[in-house]
Amino acid sequence: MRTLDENQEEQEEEERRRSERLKAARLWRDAALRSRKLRSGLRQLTLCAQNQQLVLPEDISEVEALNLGNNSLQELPEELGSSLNKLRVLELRRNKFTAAPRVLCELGQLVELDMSHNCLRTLSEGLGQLRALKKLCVSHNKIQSLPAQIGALQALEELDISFNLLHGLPRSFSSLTRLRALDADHNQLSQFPVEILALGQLEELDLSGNRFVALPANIWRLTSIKVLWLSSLRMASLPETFCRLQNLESLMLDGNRLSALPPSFGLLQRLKMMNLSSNQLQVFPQALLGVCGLEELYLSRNRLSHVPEEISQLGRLVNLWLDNNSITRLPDSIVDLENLEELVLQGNHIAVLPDNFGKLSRVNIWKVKDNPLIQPPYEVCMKGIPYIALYQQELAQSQLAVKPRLKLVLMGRKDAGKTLLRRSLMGTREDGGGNRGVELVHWEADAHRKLTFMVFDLSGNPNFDLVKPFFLSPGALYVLVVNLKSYVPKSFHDHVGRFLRLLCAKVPHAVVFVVGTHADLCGEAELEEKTLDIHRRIGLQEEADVRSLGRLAEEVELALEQGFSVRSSSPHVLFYGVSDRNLRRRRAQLDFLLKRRLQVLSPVLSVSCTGPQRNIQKLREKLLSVAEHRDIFPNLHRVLPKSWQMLEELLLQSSELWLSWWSAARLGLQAGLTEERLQSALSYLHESGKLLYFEDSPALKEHVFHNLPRVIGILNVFFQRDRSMLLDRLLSEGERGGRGRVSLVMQDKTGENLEVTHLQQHLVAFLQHGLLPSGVIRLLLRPLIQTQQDLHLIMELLQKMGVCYCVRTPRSTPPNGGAAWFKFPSYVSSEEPQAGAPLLPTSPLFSVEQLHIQYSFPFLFPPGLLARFSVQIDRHVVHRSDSKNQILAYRGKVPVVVSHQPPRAGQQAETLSIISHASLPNMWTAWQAVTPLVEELDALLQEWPGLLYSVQILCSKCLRRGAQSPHPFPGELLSQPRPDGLTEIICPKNGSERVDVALVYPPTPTACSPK
Ligand SMILES: Nc1nc2c(ncn2[C@@H]2O[C@H](COP(=O)(O)OP(=O)(O)O)[C@@H](O)[C@H]2O)c(=O)[nH]1
Ligand SMILES: [Mg+2]
Repeated sequence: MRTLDENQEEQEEEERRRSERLKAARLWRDAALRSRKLRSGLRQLTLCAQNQQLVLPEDISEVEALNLGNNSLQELPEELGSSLNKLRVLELRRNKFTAAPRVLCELGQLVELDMSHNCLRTLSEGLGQLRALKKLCVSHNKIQSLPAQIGALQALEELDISFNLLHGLPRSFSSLTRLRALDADHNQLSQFPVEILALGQLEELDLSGNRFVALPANIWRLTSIKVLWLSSLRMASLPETFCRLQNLESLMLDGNRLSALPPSFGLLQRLKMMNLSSNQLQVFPQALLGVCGLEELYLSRNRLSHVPEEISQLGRLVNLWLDNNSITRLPDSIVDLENLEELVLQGNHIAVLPDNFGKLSRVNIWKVKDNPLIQPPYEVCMKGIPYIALYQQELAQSQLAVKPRLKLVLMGRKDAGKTLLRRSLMGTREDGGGNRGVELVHWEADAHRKLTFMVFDLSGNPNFDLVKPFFLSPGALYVLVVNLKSYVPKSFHDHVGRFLRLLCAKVPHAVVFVVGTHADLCGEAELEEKTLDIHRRIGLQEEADVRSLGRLAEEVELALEQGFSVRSSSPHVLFYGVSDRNLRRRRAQLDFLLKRRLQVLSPVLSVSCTGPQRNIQKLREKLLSVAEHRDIFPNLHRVLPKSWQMLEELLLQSSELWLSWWSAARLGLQAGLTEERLQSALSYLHESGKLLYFEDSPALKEHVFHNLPRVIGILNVFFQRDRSMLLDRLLSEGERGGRGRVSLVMQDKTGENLEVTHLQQHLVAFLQHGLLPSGVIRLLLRPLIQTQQDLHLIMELLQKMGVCYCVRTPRSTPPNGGAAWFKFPSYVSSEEPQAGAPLLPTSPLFSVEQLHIQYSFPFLFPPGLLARFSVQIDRHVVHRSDSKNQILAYRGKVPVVVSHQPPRAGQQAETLSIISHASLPNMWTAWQAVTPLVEELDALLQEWPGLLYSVQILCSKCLRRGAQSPHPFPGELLSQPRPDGLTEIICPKNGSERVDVALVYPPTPTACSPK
């Protein structure tokens, strides 16, 4: 599976935004019109109430537009009616009116009235006296019925009664003959209100989210209708007469139960936008193909398996959304839709894209993940249309090649038997075992079938936790190795469970084999018992995880149903204040996690690798058959240009540590690739994990790290964490190398001789604090690196990977990195911060408030996350002091703390916190300190598409009181603007304490995190 290059959860959102664009456009237009109107001469006044009391200025008789919105008003002063003779526009939105104020009746010249977002239960009869009213908005109230008097508003052109509790409309409604726009969506209408049919001027109508499930046959009477919203109504069909609405331009039918359109739908020749998402279409509606002017077509989340060739008749299409259907192939003619700008295909069963994709050069929104793509391979498709075009050109010029090398990854605890299993599978003899770190070997598994694996043998040593996730990539086949002799049911988590969770978090939907070794040391009964136990517990863990995810998804669903206004009414409510948008993102993420589970192949196979081997041949055959299984594992069937595959083979033969662009270009030529075609080949090889090539890094883009075994060898030197091995490397290399260790080290600008004891001290410092000077690194890495440039490039690479950072010395930066120091944060072992580190208040200081953002990880804390984060934040902080689970530093003059809370017995989830503090008036400084770190962490967490985590903002009042479990406000608020008018929030923990809004919401919303 798939990285999160694109955010799936964004998609639903984007689609919704898009379909709301019309509405937004209307709002903008209104706002613009209003301000123009106001500017063009209306005298306007905005008043703010104090303690819900309105104080009127002396002379307001000339005022023509009065804005009293956002004031918590419950009534209006009586004298208003007599003093506002010229009032035309009255804005009363977001107050607390329970009924329309009586004085309104006296404002007979009123043209526009906005009473949305109040607590109205009815509209008073007196309202009928507003004879001049052209525009009335009473949306978001609790109105159960409209008075008959509404029919008296003869001038009315726009009416918004959406988001109320209306069950029907009064008969008099049909006399509103001037009405052009009616929003009656999100009410309780149980039948299509026939009163509307009399409104011959109506151009825009929204009836979404009501309770009726069918349209009347005489719907055709709405002859002027241009924009029609009928979303979320559960309609199963449209009447044939619908096709007579020939002025229709935009039609929203998403969220219904349509399985077909009426046959004469093609009569709707003015239709430009059509939303049919979330319906039950199994067949592409043929009738749509006649609507030649269509520009936007949304068919997401239906059951389509086929798109007709005739789609090219819709030559004006700009947006085409077909995601989350069951489409197996696209028609070749789709590339003729040359006006397309958005093509969304994700979540289908597409394996091959039609040729000539380059013709779709205008497409700028392109989503294809969650398809079993083999041609072009997934890695190419993800990079966008230009890369697909290059691939297809390459394919046209060069022959086809199939069966590239496949990644096979062995994982499991130390001493599980991975290495011996690898050797047994490959039929190579044991050449001394031991702990060598990660190993990469190529295995020609079946020459006849042209099956070659790149086998990654991931060390079980916990020191490699930081490094291992780099090797867990989509498109690999995974083998989880378990030592059956030492396995006991109690140790399931340690032997099996945690590896599955790790894999699922990094590569959701990966294919895994579980193999038990040491079968020779177990009795038959024991074998059966243990393999069954593993099998059973895998099922149980999966069930439990799915259950908790399901529960979370339910909570989100409930919160969404509640609606934003209920959610923001009280901090006691779950997801307090979280926007619909953020909740939908959360739901999409949870849906993704629920859908993309690991594919664990059963049964657990038991093998023995020593003595008379058992089941090794069987395992070999199973691996091959799974690898070749097109449905489980499409990767082997992807089609590559022969030139790309040749380049891969040529690169493999070269033993250098890295290649310059020019050397790579020479090999490219041998493979038949001109220089300008090299880039796409390299980029494909990088994406599929065959080499490292960072086309977007200024420091590295001129170099190709094609020799993965050597790069891995270098990582092994750093992560073995074995003092005597390191010392051996230093000394033996020093002695073996002609120039000797001392002279080499003397090249350091200090000019000081470094004796063995010095080197030892360096190693001690390295093992404790993760610090090494580049001179010693150079010694350590010999003979893997040879030149100063090797060293320089490797250090750039390690920094790019986030394994270490270069320590900036405040006084001098050494020329060409000669005596630079590097810090490897995963080595920091001391539990105590160094002296002089910034301290957070532990006692309740009276003036300082703490800002505490906490990330919690209920299933799995990504291994190496703290160390990687520690590298990423270095450019944001100064004066840092690191200990094993904590980083204390400053952002400018403001202290920040990053703190990891390892698992504790009885505690629910492992957490990582970002903390700062400031006095309340200066709270923005603390936010400024924390925000970039939050954004760095969000970026890192994107590498874990299957990870479950949540973010909380801990209540600063609770923190100040030293509460054991401070109240958590939802972290989603970080990406939301502070609500208008909100100054304090009550902390639910003790019911009375008020938390200043500045302690919960940042001054400006942070960039939206992906989850
Ligand atoms: N008896 C027996 N010993 C095994 C088997 N597989 C591995 N070993 C031994 O178990 C130890 C650890 O194996 P190794 O492959 O190095 O484990 P790794 O840490 O997972 O790579 C070595 O001493 C192996 O010889 C097996 O199937 N049967
Ligand atoms: Mg091993």
